[in-house]
Amino acid sequence: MLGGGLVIGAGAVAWWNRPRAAPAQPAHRPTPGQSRYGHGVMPPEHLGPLSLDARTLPPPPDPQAGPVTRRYSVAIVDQRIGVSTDRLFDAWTFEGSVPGPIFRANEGDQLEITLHNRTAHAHNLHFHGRHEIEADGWEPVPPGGEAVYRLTAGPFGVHPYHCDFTPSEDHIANGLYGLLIVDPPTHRPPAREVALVLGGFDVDADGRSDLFAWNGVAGFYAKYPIKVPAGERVRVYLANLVTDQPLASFHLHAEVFEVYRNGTGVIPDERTDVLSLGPAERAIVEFRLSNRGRYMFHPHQRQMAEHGAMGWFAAV
Ligand SMILES: [Cu+2]
Repeated sequence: MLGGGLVIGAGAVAWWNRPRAAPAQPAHRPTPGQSRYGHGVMPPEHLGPLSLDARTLPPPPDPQAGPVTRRYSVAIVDQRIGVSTDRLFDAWTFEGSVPGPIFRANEGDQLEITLHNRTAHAHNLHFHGRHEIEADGWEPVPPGGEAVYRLTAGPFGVHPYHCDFTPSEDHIANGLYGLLIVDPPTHRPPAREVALVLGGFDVDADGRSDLFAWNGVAGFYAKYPIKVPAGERVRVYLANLVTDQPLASFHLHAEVFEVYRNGTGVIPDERTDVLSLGPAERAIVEFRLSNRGRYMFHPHQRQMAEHGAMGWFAAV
């Protein structure tokens, strides 16, 4: 996050976090506590405003001209993670977190990623976008095994990666996903950059997602708004990794944004305030929040917004 989340008044419970069972009010005078988004899903208590910085803030673009080789070592590990105040989830993770690390390269760079499977299940690593078929990553990497994937990064855009071992929906839903950002030859203009990856968690093992989270923690950006400077360009790398819903969306309140579908172009495809994404779809969206204050964002699917995926940008 940019300089940390907004501080909420000491001891006070922000209105959007109050339980819905607030004292009854006449229907024609709704109080903020009765907001339909007052879902009450909050992040684990031990997380602070900076706890998700590694997932919220992408690494900066590398100005280096000419292709370079970027080498990474990535371990798949089982990890119990806190996904909300009161829910733990036994996740399958890249490097211990959901989503996994954000990779970033310039178009044409070589990526050499060594995957270590430190679990008792077979997994693998599959990237979206264009790459050599030998690096497609559908073959299983057995427990204790490793594999090296050599890809030429491209096309420029934002591409999810995930475990693709069958049934891949289950491996994704258990936490094995992340983002690859590929910058165009002429880099995009400077902006405050944010990554928002939407996922679902089946915390009661009934086969359906019960909690929804941007960057792996339900309610995090409701408690800790993403701070951005008022009037400056904000660029969000968005991806939908919810596997058991036909569609999810990103809706921003009080402002519209420009959409670059898949991030594969430099001319906006549309200007809107709601963008729908099917499973594994992604986009870059850009906007400026001219007036200081809080701008809500959430999927326009109510069960997602009310179960962890509502958040705020705070223009400061
Ligand atoms: Cu897997």
